[in-house]
Amino acid sequence: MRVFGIPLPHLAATLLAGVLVGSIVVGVTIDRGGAEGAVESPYARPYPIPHRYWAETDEMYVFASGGQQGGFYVYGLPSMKMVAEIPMFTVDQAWGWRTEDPKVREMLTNPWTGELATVGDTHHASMSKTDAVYDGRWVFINDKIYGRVGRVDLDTFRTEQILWIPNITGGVHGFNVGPNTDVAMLNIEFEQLPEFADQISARGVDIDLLEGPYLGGFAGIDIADDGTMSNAFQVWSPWQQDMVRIGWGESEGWVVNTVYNSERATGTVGMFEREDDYVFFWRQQSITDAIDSGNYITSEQAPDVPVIPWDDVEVYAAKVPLNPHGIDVSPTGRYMFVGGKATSIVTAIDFEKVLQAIEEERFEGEEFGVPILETEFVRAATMDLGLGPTHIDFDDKGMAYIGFFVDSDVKTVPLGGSYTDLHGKEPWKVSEVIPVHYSVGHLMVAGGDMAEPYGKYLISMNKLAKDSFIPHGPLIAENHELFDISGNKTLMIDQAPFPPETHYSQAIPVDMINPIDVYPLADEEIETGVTYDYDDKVVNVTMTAVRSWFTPASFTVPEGWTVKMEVTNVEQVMDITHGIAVTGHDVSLSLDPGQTRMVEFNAGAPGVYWYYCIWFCSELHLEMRGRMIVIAEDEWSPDKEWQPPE
Ligand code: CUK
Ligand code: CUA
Ligand code: CA
Repeated sequence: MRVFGIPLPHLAATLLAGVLVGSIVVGVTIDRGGAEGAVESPYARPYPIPHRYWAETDEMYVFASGGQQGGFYVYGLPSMKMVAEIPMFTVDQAWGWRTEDPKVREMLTNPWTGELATVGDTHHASMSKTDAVYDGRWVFINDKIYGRVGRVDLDTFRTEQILWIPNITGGVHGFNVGPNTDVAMLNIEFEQLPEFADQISARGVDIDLLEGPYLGGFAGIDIADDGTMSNAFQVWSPWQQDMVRIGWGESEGWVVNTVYNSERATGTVGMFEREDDYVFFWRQQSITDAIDSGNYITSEQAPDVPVIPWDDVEVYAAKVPLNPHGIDVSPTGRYMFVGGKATSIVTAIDFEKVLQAIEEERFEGEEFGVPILETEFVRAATMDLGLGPTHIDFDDKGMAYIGFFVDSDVKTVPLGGSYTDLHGKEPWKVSEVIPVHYSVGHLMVAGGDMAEPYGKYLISMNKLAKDSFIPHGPLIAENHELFDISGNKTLMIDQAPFPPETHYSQAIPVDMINPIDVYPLADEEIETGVTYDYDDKVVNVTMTAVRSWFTPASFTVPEGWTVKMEVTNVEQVMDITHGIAVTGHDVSLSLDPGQTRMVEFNAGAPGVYWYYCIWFCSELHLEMRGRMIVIAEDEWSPDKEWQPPE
C-alpha cells in the first residue's frame, strides 16, 4: 500500500495551508474524537503541491458505474481525481469507442436481431474475486436497458467483452460476480413474456399480454479462466428479481435475490399493495442438478441455454418490508441486509437461521409453491432506522453502513454474532449518523462487498448535489462524498462532482493493478498499402500512424465503395496516442500506442476528404494528415488505383 500523507516542508506551509484551505472548505484541523484539542489532518495538502503528489498519495482506484454514461468513471482515492472513463455500452469518441471499428460494432450488436444498440445504463460493478476477495483481474458490470454484461480488463482499462442475454427484451438490474469468478448472476427486473411463457404458466402462473402480469427471473453466466463470459442458464419465476448476491463463506452455494413487486402489478401503485415483499434463497446445486438431469426447456433463440422454471429448483422465501432495494451480505457471508425503500425498516437476515429453518421446515406459508420461512426466526434484527433505506456496505470492523435517500444520511450499525469481537458495541443499534449532501443512492465502503473489506474509506454517491458546487444549469452533477471511517468518528474529507449517474462502485488498491503502458507490436514489419476488391467493391487500406504522418498519406477509392482501413499506431511510448478522423464522414477513432484497429465506412460521394490525427501528439500534429480521394464511378479506371511510392 502507498503511504498516505507527505510530510509538510515546514511549519509555515502548514499554517498557510490551514489558512487557505481551512477558511474555504472544511477546516484542516479536525477533531479526532477524544483527542485533546485539534490535531493536524493527514488530508491537509502541502502548499505548493509537489509534482507527483496525487500519483504518490492515492491509495485506491474507484471504478464507478456511469449509469446513463454507459460505462465506468475511474478516479483515485482519496484525491477524488478522475483519471479515466471506460466506455462500454455507449459510443464515445473521446476514449476511442466507436462503431466504425467492427470489433466495437460487433459487441454492441444484438446477436439475434442484428440491431445496433448504442444506449446503455450501467449499474452494478462487480470485481473479479478469488476466495471472495478481489483479485484485480477484471471488473464486470450490467446494462439495465438491453440486458447485457460487459467485462473490463484491468490491464488495459478497456472493455474486452460484452455478453448479450437471450430470451429477454432488457430491463436487467441486479448483477453480481461469484466468489471465485466462475459464475455471475443477472436479475430480470422488468417482467417479460418470453416465447416459453406458456410452458411456465402451465404451472399455475397467470400471464396476459395486455394486462399482465408477466414473468421474471435471473440469468446465470459462466466465466472461463480467461474471463470469457457465456450464457449458462436461466431460472424463470412468477416474479421479477431485483438485486442479487452470490453467497460466500457462511452462505456459499446460495444465491439471494429480492422482489419488490411480489404483487405482480404493472402499475406503480399496485407494486406497493403488500406490506411485505420477498427475499429468495436459491440453492445453486439444485440448478446444476436440474440441468444435469435434462429437466429444462429451451427457446428457439438460445437452444443451448437451459431454462428452468422456479419450481424445479430449490428455493425459499423470507418476508422483507415494503419494496426492498439493496440486499447486501456481511463479510463472512452470514447476515443479509435488506432495506425497504418505502419504509423505515431495515432487516438483517441471519443465514445460519435460514439454513436451520430450511432444515427444520419452519415455514409460515407458501406462494406459488415456494416455502416462506418463519419471519421472526430467520431475522437477526428488524431495525427502525430512518426514511428511504437504499444500499448497504460493510467495513473491516464489523460495521454496516446503510444509506438513506430521504433522510440524506448514512447510518452505521454494528453487526452481531462474532462481529461483536471486532467492535465491542451493542449490535443492531445505530452507532453513528453521517449527514450526506444529498439523497444517497448507493454507498461504497472500500472492498465493502467481499470477504475482507479494506475499510478506511466510505463514499456516499449522492443523487442530488443541490448547493454543493457552483451552479451549472438545471442538471446538476452527482456528488461523490468521501469519508474517512478509520477513526472513532467519521469525517467528511472531500466532495467531488461527477457526471451522471453512478450507481454502484468498486474500490481496489493501486498496487493490485498494473496497467500496460503500450500494446506490444508484432515482430513482423507492417506492409502498408492499398488493394482493390472489384467483386465486393471494397478498398482495403493498411495504414500506420506515427509522429507525425500516416502511411499511406493518400489513396484513391471509387465512389460508394466500402473503405476498410486497418490502422496501427506504431508508437511504443506510453500515452502517444494517435487517431483518425475523416472529414465529411462519421469517422473519428482513437488509437492507443501499439494498437491496431479496423475502421470501416462508406467512401461516399466524389471529392477530396482529408483524414487527420485527432490527438495533439507532437509539435507537428497539425501536419499529421492525409487525403482520401473519392473518384466518380464513371471516371474510375484501374490506373487510378493507389500505387506504392517509387
Ligand atoms: S440501484 Cu441505482 S442507486 Cu441500480 Cu443499485 Cu440503488
Ligand atoms: Cu498523431 Cu496528432
Ligand atoms: Ca411490493
